[in-house]
Amino acid sequence: MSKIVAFEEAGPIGVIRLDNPPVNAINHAVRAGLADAVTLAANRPDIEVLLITSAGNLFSAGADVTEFDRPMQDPTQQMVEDRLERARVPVVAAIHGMALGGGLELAMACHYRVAERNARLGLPEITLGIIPGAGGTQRLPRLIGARAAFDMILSGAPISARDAQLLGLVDEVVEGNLPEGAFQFCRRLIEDGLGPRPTSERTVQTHGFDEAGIAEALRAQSRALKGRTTQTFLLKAIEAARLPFSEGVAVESQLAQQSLATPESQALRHVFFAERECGKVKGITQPTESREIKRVAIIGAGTMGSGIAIAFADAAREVILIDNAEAALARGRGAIQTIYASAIKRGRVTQEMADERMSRIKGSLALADAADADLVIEAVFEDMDLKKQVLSTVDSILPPERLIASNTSTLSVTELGRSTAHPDRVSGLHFFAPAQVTKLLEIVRGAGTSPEALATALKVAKLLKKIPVVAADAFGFIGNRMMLDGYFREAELLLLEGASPMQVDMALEAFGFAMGPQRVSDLSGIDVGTKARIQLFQRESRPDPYFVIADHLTELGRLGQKTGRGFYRYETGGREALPDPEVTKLIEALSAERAIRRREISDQEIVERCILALINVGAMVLDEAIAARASDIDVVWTSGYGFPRHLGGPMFYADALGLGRVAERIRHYHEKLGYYWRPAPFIERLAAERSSFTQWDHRG
Ligand code: 3H9
Repeated sequence: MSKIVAFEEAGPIGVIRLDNPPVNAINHAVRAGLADAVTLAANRPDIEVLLITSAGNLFSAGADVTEFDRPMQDPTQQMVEDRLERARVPVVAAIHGMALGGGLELAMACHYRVAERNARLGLPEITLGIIPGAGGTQRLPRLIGARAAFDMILSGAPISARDAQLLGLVDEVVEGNLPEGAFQFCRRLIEDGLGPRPTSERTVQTHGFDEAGIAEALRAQSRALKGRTTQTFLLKAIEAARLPFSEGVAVESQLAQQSLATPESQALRHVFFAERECGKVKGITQPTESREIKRVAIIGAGTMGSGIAIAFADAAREVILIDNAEAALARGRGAIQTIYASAIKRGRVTQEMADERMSRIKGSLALADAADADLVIEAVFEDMDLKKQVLSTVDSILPPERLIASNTSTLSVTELGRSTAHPDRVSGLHFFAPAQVTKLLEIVRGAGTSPEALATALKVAKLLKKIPVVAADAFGFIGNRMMLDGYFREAELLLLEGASPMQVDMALEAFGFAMGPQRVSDLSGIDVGTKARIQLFQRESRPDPYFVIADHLTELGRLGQKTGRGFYRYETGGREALPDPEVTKLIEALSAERAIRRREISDQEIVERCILALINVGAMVLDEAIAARASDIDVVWTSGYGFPRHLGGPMFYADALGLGRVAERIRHYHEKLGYYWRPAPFIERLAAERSSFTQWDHRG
């Protein structure tokens, strides 16, 4: 008997216990252990019920994703499930924490399911670009109906134990202690003489799983599924649930294999692991070196400050929001109330929860009130002198072991740190608007930042349920550097060469970006970029044309949606981007000044140039050690900048194109367009070695 699957007898109840930390992933050893345990139980005539439980925080996170690129070794999960279903005694799954993917499929192959009240159950395979492949698409429709099963697998989102019970997926929700409740359930089965109840023998209820129902389900997920293909495999698999079970699982198996082989699945699995890797930093171990964060002071009650305050209040931390003007503080408070009101309206929180969270945020006009915080985050205006002044004052009042962070998006964290007497405790925490929502948190390590401060910053990310990526201190860090020197800059050049803002945006949205570059600029404020460039030019230079259009728009007061005019115009109060002939005239004049010949540009050229420019600067960012891994860059772009996740992020996408071809196209544009297209030597090197960013990441 393997250690990770134990079997013991508790009177007439045979208990099989999975113990494969950290998440009870079902790998070959677990499958083999389960098969052995079932054999053992079959040979014990005294056993009247089998109970499957797990150790640790959750029942199971599903099949071990690290095994997916290898052929599955026997026993397969289907074989194990088949044996469980055919057991002579009833089999019960006791679910705590989470039952996801293969974990839930295993539970569905049991005859009964009991779940702890807080448990969540789901089939999230679609988020990895695959369909459930261990009977999930066949058993779930038999338990809850084809339409509900399609909805649930299509969304990938787990549901609560209560909802699962209402749907018929769970037989009993245990309010108190799960092992006790599960044992009682088993004893009741024995008393009532209830035997095995194979899910595969049930018939499928197909009400609502018709053309209209399917279209409705797909429409509900259309945003998440933009550009995706997994849903077509899923649809076929659920349709096959109408067949006899053995035929249905055979169809599912084939479709699951096909989905696994798609580039989409490879990309999504890459992002899954990249997001877990990026929190690991060489030489930094947690949690020993980090500080406990109970109270946070945030300086600056603007959009960022208020959003950051909400993020901490949501994480049950005490927040003091400080601003030097009563009006600014009132605006911040108003913004926080509006955000919570909308969260209540959308059913994300209850009024009670919102009230409790809001009560954790206190306002203050005195910087001195930051003195008893464990962490102080400055989120004032993006201006070096102002930030230095705030940081040095904070430094003088805060005990030296407490931490200070700057929410700068472009300024030098090293220089900011030097404005204090303790640069070791200063790091950058670059939040992305809306700070209470966006998953990405860029953590900037200044030259003076101590390992302890960095460890604490990583812990802050975990606390806020954000994905941390550590960046070295250089202009724009990882994301904004690639955006400004690569992606957005090229988008502007395309405008000067003849494309319209609408054409550029639509081409990149069709590629998969959530929003095109000009619409993003209008939304976030064109002046934000202009101010960042003023700071940049104090440190570095960039040859013309470099954001000449955006900077002219700022000069004209066309700051984007907030002024009703930017790259586009907006009707009063509206958000729809409308083309503006004035902008066309401005762009034409700027092209003429530079003697740029305007021409028809294809969508394909727009996408190629914007994405290759992004990749090229990404390679420089890696070469300059601003990012530690190519996969960190992919995380930055997929979780913070709307790069399509199913393409894996810019560096993974470059690998998929082949670095030889990428290098060749960059050279081509360098010859045509000059300076900004000088090929990153790193790409040339990897291409010459026929290597890839992924291989480089995995070098020894
Ligand atoms: C499936 O089941 C296919 C079947 O239909 C077909 C079978 C034939 N495998 O996220 P965390 C690792 S597909 C391998 O930081 P949390 C993770 O890499 C699967 N490893 O913890 C990390 O490793 P490390 C469907 C896995 O508490 C560590 O566990 N299931 C797996 O923030 C901790 O993870 C899913 O898609 C896995 N399945 O979140 C669920 N899962 O320490 C995927 C995790 O080395 N998992 N690891 O960096 C999750 O969503 C989250 O991990 C979970 C916990 C919510 C469970």
